[in-house]
Formats: sequence, C-alpha cells, structure tokens
Amino acid sequence: MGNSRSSALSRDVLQELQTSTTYSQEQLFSWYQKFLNECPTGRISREQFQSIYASFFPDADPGAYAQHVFRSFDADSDGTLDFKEYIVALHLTSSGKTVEKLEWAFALYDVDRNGSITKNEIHEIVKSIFNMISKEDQKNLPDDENTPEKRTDKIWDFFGKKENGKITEGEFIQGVMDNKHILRLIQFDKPQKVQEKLKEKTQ
Ligand SMILES: [Ca+2]
Ligand SMILES: [Ca+2]
Repeated sequence: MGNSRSSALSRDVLQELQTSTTYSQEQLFSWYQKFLNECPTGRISREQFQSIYASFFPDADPGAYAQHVFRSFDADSDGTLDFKEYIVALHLTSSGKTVEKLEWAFALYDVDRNGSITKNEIHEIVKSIFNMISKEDQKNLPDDENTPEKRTDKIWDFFGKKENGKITEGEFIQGVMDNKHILRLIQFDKPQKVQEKLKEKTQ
C-alpha cells in the first residue's frame, strides 16, 4: 500500500478542497481512505479511467469520450488524476452549481485547451458522444440532430458564429444558460451516471 507520503492528505489540499467544494473535512478524509484503497498509488491513470467507462458501456464505444472527460479533469495535464482532481471532478459533476458545470463543459469542449471553442472541437466531442448512443436510440433522435454533423451544425448555428469563428468561455456559458435546448444538445446523460457510480464506490 502507499508510503507515508501518499497516505496522508496534506493540509493544503484539504483546505483547498474545503474551499472549492461543499464537502466537509470528515467526508474528505473518509473519501481519501477509500480512494487509496481503490488506487494505492494515489493516482488514477487514463487507462483505469477508460476501463471504468468501458465497463458501463459494454455495447458502445466510450473510449474517445472517456479520453476527453479525463483531459477535462486532469487540471495539471500530467496524465493522471490525483485525489484533488478527482474530488473536484466529483463535485463538479454531481453537486456543483450550474455555472461550475458549464465551466467544466467548456473545458470538455475546448479540446486543445486554448481558451476558446471552434466548430471542429464541437464536432469532435459530439462524435464521441454519438459513439455511446446505440443505433436504436439514434433512430429516435429528431431529424435535425440525428448525426454528429447535424447536431454540430445545430449547436454552432445557435451561437451565431461564422464557420471559422470561436466561442469564448463567457459566450458559451451565457449561451447555454439562456437556452435549455443547447444544454440538452451539448451533454450526454450517461457519463453523469458514471460519475454517480464512481461516487458511490467511494462513499
Ligand atoms: Ca493530473
Ligand atoms: Ca480550443
């Protein structure tokens, strides 16, 4: 199991998490112990993260989407999720405020992390979402959003940008807050369920 360095939760991290989430010190301590039981190294690798997704989508191909979600949680881009990143992710996707969730959605769609979203980036994420929707369910989607291309066009048109334009974080958050249809188009509810499962596992 972990050595002394990985088995103690540092005061700094604890304080930061108490400030940035609504979790109590007791909750954080108890999650940390469980996190270490599941991940003795104190870090979740991209492969572990993807395999969790794969286990929830046995009939689909969640690989690409899982990669994007992982990137959006890996705040320091070191290729692993440490306890802090993991708790921030849980908080965002479960109990976070709408605006925080949209900040996270923006990070998910900003594939190259340059602070704005292009139409190509929307297409990339929407494609990965479609890989997780069964062919059967795809048939039930409205005509103007039943392919990744159509859905991308619909989202892009809503923001009123030129084909090669960019959406800033502020525009993205305000736009989605103003229009619930766009919220539905940019998200996929099953990853939410995965997050809840992850949370159950650590509670
Ligand atoms: Ca990291
Ligand atoms: Ca970008």
